[in-house]
Amino acid sequence: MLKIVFVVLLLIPISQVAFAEDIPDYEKPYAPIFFNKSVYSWTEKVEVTIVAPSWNTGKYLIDSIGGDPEYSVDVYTNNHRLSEYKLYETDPSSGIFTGEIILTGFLHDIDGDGIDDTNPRTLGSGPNGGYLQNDEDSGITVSFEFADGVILSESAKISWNLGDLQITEVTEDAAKIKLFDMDMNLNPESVDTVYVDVFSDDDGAGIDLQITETTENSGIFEGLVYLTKNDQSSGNRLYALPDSEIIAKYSDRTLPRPYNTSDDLDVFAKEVVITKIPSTERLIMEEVGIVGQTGDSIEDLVVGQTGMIFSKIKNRVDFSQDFTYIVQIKDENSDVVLLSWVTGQTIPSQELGMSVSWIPEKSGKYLVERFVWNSIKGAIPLTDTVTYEILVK
Ligand SMILES: [Ca+2]
Ligand SMILES: [Ca+2]
Ligand SMILES: [Ca+2]
Ligand SMILES: [Ca+2]
Repeated sequence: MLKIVFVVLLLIPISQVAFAEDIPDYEKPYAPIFFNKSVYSWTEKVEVTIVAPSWNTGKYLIDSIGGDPEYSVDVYTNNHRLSEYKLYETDPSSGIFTGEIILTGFLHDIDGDGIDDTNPRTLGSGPNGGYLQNDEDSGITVSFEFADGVILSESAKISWNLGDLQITEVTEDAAKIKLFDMDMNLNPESVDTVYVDVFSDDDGAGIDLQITETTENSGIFEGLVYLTKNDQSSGNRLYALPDSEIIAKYSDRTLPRPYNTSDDLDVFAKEVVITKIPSTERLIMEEVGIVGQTGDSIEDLVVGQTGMIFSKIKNRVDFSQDFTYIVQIKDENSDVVLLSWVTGQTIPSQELGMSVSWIPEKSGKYLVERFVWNSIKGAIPLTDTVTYEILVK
């Protein structure tokens, strides 16, 4: 018993003497720990900085901290730990120590193909190249035994993010698809890729578009989809006509709370394909007139006689155009006596004769208005409106 007490009493003074110049002031532990972010995604790179001027023992050499079991820097998540992780001084006299750890997440299938896409592992001794597993919705802690029994620590959160999908820079030839989801930055030291579905009003099946991370650690993914008015969708080419909508879909399987790891959520973006050609210049309406049932042109109609309100519609653009030919007839009191339409489609350069029949019930002066729209619902005019008067006897 006496002997044990003696040994302990003897050891403490020796260790204090031995490290008197190397270790900092017991009474004033100053070693703030900083992370480069307050919240990380599950596979991000974590930069740690510890400001510990009193550990700058050699003014002309790069010191390190953390590698000593007595004064260890530990980096850990709920169930995984990197012990004695060394941080190095940023320059010979800074007293600032830094290191990097790459989070490696946990086993998870991020694209729904039934195969896990991560490689969780914990290894490394610093200052860089350390790997650390983590659990869903957890945190990372760095602790530093600054002096005997004086342990300083700091934590940052780890959580998933809801992806944000955008379609930008839309022309009739191409559109840019952009995804913001740091969770898909599976390797912070190389460029990752993600697949998104892109489809259009004119092609509901669409394409699978691979988009690429803008830098190795951005968590921002971009790709171009080329739009075609004449060809089938294939590769990164999508069949989409002007004025129609293109839709991008990303299935996010890395969702923040309150979602679970087994949940997935489809995130959409939509944009209308805009063309350089003004809509009213796409088709031409010409040779307007009224023809009888025999096909002859009629100057004046007679009550009870069938007249066909006839127009020729010509396509002057380089893509197929759906259209609706609308005829509205008003009497002298501006009351609508006829509203009728027919739909059609013209391929490039094609000319189509369109007609709507009318049997006037009363004599008088009538105003015939003709419109060509892309559809009744869309209501985008494809020609100028043509109006003229007709006399019914
Ligand atoms: Ca130094
Ligand atoms: Ca997978
Ligand atoms: Ca990456
Ligand atoms: Ca996500």
